[in-house]
Amino acid sequence: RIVGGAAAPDGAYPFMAALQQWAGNNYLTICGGTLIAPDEVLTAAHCVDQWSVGQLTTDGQPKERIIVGRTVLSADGGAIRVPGAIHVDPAWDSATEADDAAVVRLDSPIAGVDSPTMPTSGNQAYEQAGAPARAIGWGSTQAQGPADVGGGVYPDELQQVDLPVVGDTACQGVFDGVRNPQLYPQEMLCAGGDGRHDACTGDSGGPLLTALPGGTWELIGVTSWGNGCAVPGTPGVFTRLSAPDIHTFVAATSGATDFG
Ligand code: 4AZ
Repeated sequence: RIVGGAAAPDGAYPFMAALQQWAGNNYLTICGGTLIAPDEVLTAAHCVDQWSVGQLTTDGQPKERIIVGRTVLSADGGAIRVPGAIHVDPAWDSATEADDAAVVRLDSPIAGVDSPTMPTSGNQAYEQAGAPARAIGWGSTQAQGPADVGGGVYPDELQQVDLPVVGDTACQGVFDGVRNPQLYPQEMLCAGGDGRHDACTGDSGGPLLTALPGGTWELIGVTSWGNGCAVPGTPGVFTRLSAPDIHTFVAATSGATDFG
């Protein structure tokens, strides 16, 4: 989940989606997502590449489901859907996490939700070093070192955290030798790195948002990966939605028209 954040006010992010998998006697939230059109959720490829449509567990539950518009996971509220189609970005590379984007079509639309706008192709207006951005999610709230995979502490309430954008050159320097660094300026966007605030395990697929004047949001990134959580000097890495190939994939598969 989010490290160093605060509980999100109820109703502040009506487009926020929880991606859940049946775990035998309850649903576990494995990732976040964003409702970008009434029946389309944008998430990370690595969240849903194993999903398929119409799968039931032996006890008759949908294997996967998506809740949109709920703040407290254990409370009622929001709309529950199952996947109707899954589109993983064909350029996604599971080794480098380049193009970590997927669009899940819901089995039926959700009306009346104000979705964030997305950048037009190549428009990095909100991606300059130091620009404000916000990540939200139900991922682990615990800082962890690069080697501490698994575990974590998972909150019931949606968390929000402000993570300033990190410039491409600086971020590339941080990750040199960790993962294919040439890819960052094109397909990845970095934010955070102060050692106290970060996205973490379980926040993947969720939005990186810029607040626009007038109280609306622009969706600039999808939470993708990192090297630990809240490690000083190590930003979180997000799929860059303004990247032309990613933009084209999202626009073509989702039919979303809200590009501002
Ligand atoms: C994850 O595995 C994850 N600190 C997401 C973001 C970060 C690390 C891990 C960034 O979902």
